[in-house]
This record gives sequence, structure tokens and C-alpha cells, in this order.
Amino acid sequence: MTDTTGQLTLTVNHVRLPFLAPFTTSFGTEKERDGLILRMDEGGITAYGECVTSTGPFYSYEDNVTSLHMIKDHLARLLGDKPTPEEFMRRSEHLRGHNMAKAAVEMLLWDYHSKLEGRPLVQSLGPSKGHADVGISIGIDKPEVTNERVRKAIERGYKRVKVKIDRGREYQIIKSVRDSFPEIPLSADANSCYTLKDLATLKRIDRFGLVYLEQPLEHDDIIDHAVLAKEMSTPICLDESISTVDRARQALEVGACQVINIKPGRVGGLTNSLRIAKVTRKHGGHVWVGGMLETGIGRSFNVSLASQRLIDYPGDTSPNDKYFARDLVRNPFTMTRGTIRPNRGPGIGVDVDDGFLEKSTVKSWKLL
Ligand code: OSB
Ligand code: MG
Repeated sequence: MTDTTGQLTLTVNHVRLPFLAPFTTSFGTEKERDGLILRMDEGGITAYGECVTSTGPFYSYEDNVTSLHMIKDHLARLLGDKPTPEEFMRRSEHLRGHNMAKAAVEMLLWDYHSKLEGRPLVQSLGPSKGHADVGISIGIDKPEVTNERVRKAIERGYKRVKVKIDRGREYQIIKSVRDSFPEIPLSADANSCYTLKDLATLKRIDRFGLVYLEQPLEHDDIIDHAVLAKEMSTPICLDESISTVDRARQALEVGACQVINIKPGRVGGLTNSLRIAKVTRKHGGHVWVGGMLETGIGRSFNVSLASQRLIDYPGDTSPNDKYFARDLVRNPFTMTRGTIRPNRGPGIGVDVDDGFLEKSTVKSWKLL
């Protein structure tokens, strides 16, 4: 039913969607997407957001409970007059941190305002390539399983393969893939499992010709990464450590990285994502758009961002069927020759399957 009364409502659904296969990183194994979907209805427009937190503070300090608290007790009240994303950022500036909670609301506002103007999000964001270049992120598994996943990924046209690594298993994982696929653009993501004491271990993987090594050291470190970057010929890519635009600039200035994985959730939304892309390119660095195993709703924001001209490396925005047998949207993305075209409908352009969203919901809250 279309609400034509103009009354604004905000709903948060806590959803659980089973993954096709468990996803293992150095910080744990995830079997399902357990996160929050935001929905705002106003004057016949329905806008969505996805909070990329999960069950616990494993990737960063935020989780579903802290972000629900932030949205319910601090952020929802800033939404009454449907501010632009930029205005929302100004209003929430005095609230420290909690970027994932802020991003969920900020992105919902991008969807709302794009829909109000009747144009696709990709257009609202800026000059676009018309498509996103796509790489794959492959979780930790037995070498045979990983090699088979890599083989299929190459066959499907993925433009870059990233393997997750863990302390003590890095050499075996990367060597096994590299031996079988000597030429592919390959990267490795440590998710912060090393310290500078592991320098010898990290130097051993320096000879595999990785396009970059992602987030080897502490989740909030810049300084030690700058030391490591000078010791390695493999470029360093930062993910977890880049939480703000200033952190990105500082990391580039001190030489802590040459590449940044931009995740709108981690940096407080799309406005900051674009700013980070600009500052990184200005410093001669490279940027790509990462993922947090999002449902089709969060994915649609990532694909629109990844389609911007500023984004020069393939990202982690696989098509929906890499993750789910059934997704929350009726129009999943498809990949052709390693590219995905952003949706052309207004806003994020997804056709949300309300029945399946309800089935996937474990609890919901009406906040406005
Ligand atoms: O570090 O990039 C990461 C997934 C969950 C948490 C952190 C990360 C990831 C991925 C998967 O690498 C990216 C994706 O396919 O969405
Ligand atoms: Mg990462």
C-alpha cells in the first residue's frame, strides 16, 4: 500500500539470510548474513538502507546492537524533515564514531533523495563509468576447495581474485593459488592478523606478485603499516584502518598504503566514500569498493559507488548469487565479462521482495 498521507515512518528489520557457503576470515566464520535493514516511507516514496554490522565486534567495534542503539536513540530523530545526506552528516557530526550506523541512515537518505528527483543513485553520486569492475573475495578453506573456487571465478570473468589469509596459513594459501594460476591479478586480505613481529612471514609472501596485501596489521593502525610498506615490494591496501577522510589522507601522506578499499559502511556513508576516493586519487593512490557480504539492498549502493569514474580498481561487489540462494530483491545483479551495471531505476532501483524480507526478519522496530 502506498502511504499518501505524508506521514514519515522508519522501520528497522533485523534479518538473517543463510549464505550458500560459510565465509571464513582470520576473525571467524559467518554462515549467514545477520544484519539490519532500514526502511523509510514518506509521501509515496519508500527508501532503504542496510547496516553492515553483524552479530559481534569482530571486523570493527560496531555490531547490530550498538548500531540499533545509535539509530534508535540518536540518529532517527535527525530524520524528521528528510535532510540531504550532507545535511544529515553535519547534524550527526557531534556523535563520535559509529560509522556503520550513520552510514545506514546516510545511504537511506541518498536513496530517498534520488527517488524524489526520479534519477538513479549512480547518477546522483557523480560521473559514472556505466559499470562496476568486479573482483571476488574468497574465504579461507582447504587448498583444493580454494583452487576450484578460483578456477570458477576466472572462468566467470572476474577481474581480480582476493584470497583471505590467516596467520600461519598465508604461505600455503597463496602459494597453492599462485602455482596453479601464475598470471591472474591476485591479492590477499589478512583482516589485521599480523604485527610488525611477523615481518619475516610477510616478507616470504612478497614474492608472489600480489597486486596488493590488504590490512595486514592492527585494525586501527597507520604508523606500523607505514613501516611495513617500506619493507615490502607488494603494495599495501588499507581497509579497517581507514575510518575517516582524514585517516585516508594521513595514511597516504605517511606512505602507509598505496591502495584503499572503500566501504561506505566503515566510513560513515557515500559522501565520505566519494571524498576518500578523491583524496586518494589526488595522492596518486588507487581505490576500489569493498563489501560486507551485504544483501541485495546494501549491494545496490556498493555497485553504484563502484561505477563511479573515480574508482579505478575492481572491487568486491560480486553478483547476488555468489552469496545467497534467494536474496531480498527480485532483480539481482548479473555479471558480464567481470562487469556489473548499476540499476537504472530511481534511487537504488531494487525491487524488494516484501514477503521474503518478512520471512527473513527475526525482529523489527518502528522507530518513527
Ligand atoms: O575485509 O573485506 C573484508 C567480508 C566481511 C568482512 C570483511 C571483509 C569481507 C570480504 C567480503 O572480504 C567482501 C564481499 O564479498 O562482500
Ligand atoms: Mg578487507
